[in-house]
Amino acid sequence: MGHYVSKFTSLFAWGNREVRILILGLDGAGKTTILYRLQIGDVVSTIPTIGFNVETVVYKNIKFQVWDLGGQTSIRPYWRCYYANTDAVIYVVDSCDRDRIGTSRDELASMLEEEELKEASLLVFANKQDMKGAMSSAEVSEALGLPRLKSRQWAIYKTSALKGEGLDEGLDWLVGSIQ
Ligand SMILES: Nc1nc2c(ncn2[C@@H]2O[C@H](COP(=O)(O)OP(=O)(O)OP(=O)(O)O)[C@@H](O)[C@H]2O)c(=O)[nH]1
Ligand SMILES: [Mg+2]
Repeated sequence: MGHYVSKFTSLFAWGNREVRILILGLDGAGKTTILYRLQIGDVVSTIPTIGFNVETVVYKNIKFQVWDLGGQTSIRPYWRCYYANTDAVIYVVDSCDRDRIGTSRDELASMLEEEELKEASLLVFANKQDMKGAMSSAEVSEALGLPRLKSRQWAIYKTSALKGEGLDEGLDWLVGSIQ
């Protein structure tokens, strides 16, 4: 019974509309690895993304159209071309990259200032938790300034795209936040 109720609820809420998600973050954070981990449930070997990848991911009866944009410095100015009609942003951080956490914070801050993303939920993945010396989610959260965000639904989850850990928990939060 519960199954039918939840199926009905998601159909009712979303009809055939796809939920539009952007995966953003600095180069090498693990965005493409996360996209394919979500889509095919496995680790793929990646090369730096020049441009974007887009895939449909079905999770709990909801269809997500997931855009994974390249994170290199020269490509970041193009992120804004994809902001319109975005329901949520998944912002990925390499939790071992202490040197660039400030750059990551600045990119996040300028993205969140954009009018087109005013209503978008923010899910942060503190990725690469399988590596020694990874920052905790509290450290990443503080370094990104998440606790000081105003009028924004946000959450942070520890993940390892390599091991497939933490991603479903994050998506569960996302589903709740956009419904
Ligand atoms: N140890 C570890 N490595 C990871 C994890 N996630 C991704 N990686 C590795 O990090 C490297 C970069 O991953 P990508 O997914 O290509 O990074 P990206 O964010 O898409 O980078 P750009 O496309 O350049 O923006 C690859 O070697 C991945 O295998 C993780 O959770 N743990
Ligand atoms: Mg990539």
